[in-house]
This record gives sequence, structure tokens and C-alpha cells, in this order.
Amino acid sequence: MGGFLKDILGRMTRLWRRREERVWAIGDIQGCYDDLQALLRHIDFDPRYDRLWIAGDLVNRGAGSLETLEYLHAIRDRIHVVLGNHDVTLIAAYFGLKKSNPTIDPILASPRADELIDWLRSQPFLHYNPTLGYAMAHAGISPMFDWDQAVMYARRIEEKLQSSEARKWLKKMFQKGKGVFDPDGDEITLDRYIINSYTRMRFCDKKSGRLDYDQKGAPTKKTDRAGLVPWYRCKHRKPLPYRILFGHWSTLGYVETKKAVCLDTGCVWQGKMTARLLSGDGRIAQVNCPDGLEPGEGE
Ligand SMILES: [Mn+2]
Repeated sequence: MGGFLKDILGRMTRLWRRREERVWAIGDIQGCYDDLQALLRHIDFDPRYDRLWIAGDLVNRGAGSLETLEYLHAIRDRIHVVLGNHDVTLIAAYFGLKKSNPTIDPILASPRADELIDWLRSQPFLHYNPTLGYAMAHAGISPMFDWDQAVMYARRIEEKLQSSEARKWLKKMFQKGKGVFDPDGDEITLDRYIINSYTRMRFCDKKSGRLDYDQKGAPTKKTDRAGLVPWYRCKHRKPLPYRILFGHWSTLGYVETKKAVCLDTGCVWQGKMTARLLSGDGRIAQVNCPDGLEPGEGE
């Protein structure tokens, strides 16, 4: 009888514990489906109770891009996704604006391509939760944006990507632009600045605040001499009410400051995939990703 009661109590305690919702944030997946599943097992993720924030670049380069997209779509009610440059490129390939490649071919050839791409296209560039105190964007939030601008500009490009004119608009977005923020400039130049800052930014020019999209490595003496600092250290940076979660910078690796957390630990480049708890003690969990590509190329 004692054993029976103990067993029942144990089960009830476990059930009770699992009812506490845990919110985890995960960095760039890039189609590394097996590593994603290994990480989710490692953190005991249960989509019935827990939530995931995903910092973008869900697909491309990794062999399981279709499986990743299908899985995330299946648990879409429990996750928050922001779009990364590779996700935007996939949408562009679907529209015939960019060449496909062997890792995204299976998505475009899938009988569910329309459904999956429509879902991807409806995802935001910026997600935030005032209770948790976090905001998330794939590359970060431009140091030139105050919070109202960050929200307004993200919504502005989301509306365009979701509109019936999306293809025409997206075609104009694939130019880097000069990285100079001009809120009074022409519409397309500003749109380009917004989408590039949300999905491609890494460094900014210390003096002018101009964004640099060319340097892909970690900060070094050389970038320092060139007057470049990581965007979150830019002195022009407007104060924001939330700590920013971002990815896109695998060479930076896991970085956590008071204002920003980089979650991209280069899974697709044989690095790690990282999850950080946004509720509770804020711990991080990682898995090794030995099946990735040789590090070094691309962004
Ligand atoms: Mn990226």
C-alpha cells in the first residue's frame, strides 16, 4: 500500500512539475534536424507544456531542412519564430527570385510547399514578451532604432512580405544598400535598411553608426582598427526596454551581456546548438553537432 501511495504521489508530483511552462530560446538551426531533436531531448522539451523561441535561419545548408520546417510547422502553436536571411532566401527561391540548392530543393518539391512557405512568410522579424523581458530578432535590432521604431519598422516589412505584392517587393530587397539609416529617405531604401539590419547585421561603424554587412568573423584587432564594433556595443545605440536575443553570428559564438544574448553557436559548422532558458534560472543547454559542414564559407 505504501509503495502504491508513493507511486501515485510521485506521478502527481511529476505531473504538477511539468505543468510549469518553460520557455527556451534556440539559435540558428539551418536544417540540422537531428541536432535539433537531440537538443530538445536534452532539455526535456515537451510541446504540451513548454514553449520555444527560435532566432531564425531555420533552413538551408543542413541536410534536414524539409524535416525541420515540417516539425516546426507541426508544433507552431508552441513556438515563436523570427525570420533570418536564409528563411527570406528560401521564400525568394519559392518565388523564383533566387536559385534553389540541394538542401532546399526538397522543400520546394514537397506537396506541402505552399502551406509551409505561407506559414514561414507569416512569421515576424521581431518578437518580444514584456513579462519575460526579452525581444528576439535574427541579427539583432539596429542600434539606430528606438523601441517604437523597432516595432513599427518590423511590422512594416512583415506587412509587405505577407502582401500580394510580396514577390515584386522582395525582388528589390536583395541589395545590401549602404547600411545608413535615413528615416526620411525613399521607401525602398529604408525597407532595405530595415530587412538587412534585422537579418544580416553584425558590425557597425563606431563613429557613424553605419551598419557593415561584409565582415563575417568575430571581432578582432583588425575590425577594431577598421573602426567596427559589434552592433550591440555601438555607442549610438538607443536604449531598449528588453534584452535582445539574436543569432546569425556563428563566429561570435555564445555571448551574453546585460543587453544582448547571441544564441548562434554554429551547429551547421560542426559547432554546437544552444538553448537558453528564458524563464527560471536562465541556464543554457548545448549539444555538439559533429555532422555539420567544414567551417569557413558563407554566412
Ligand atoms: Mn543568418
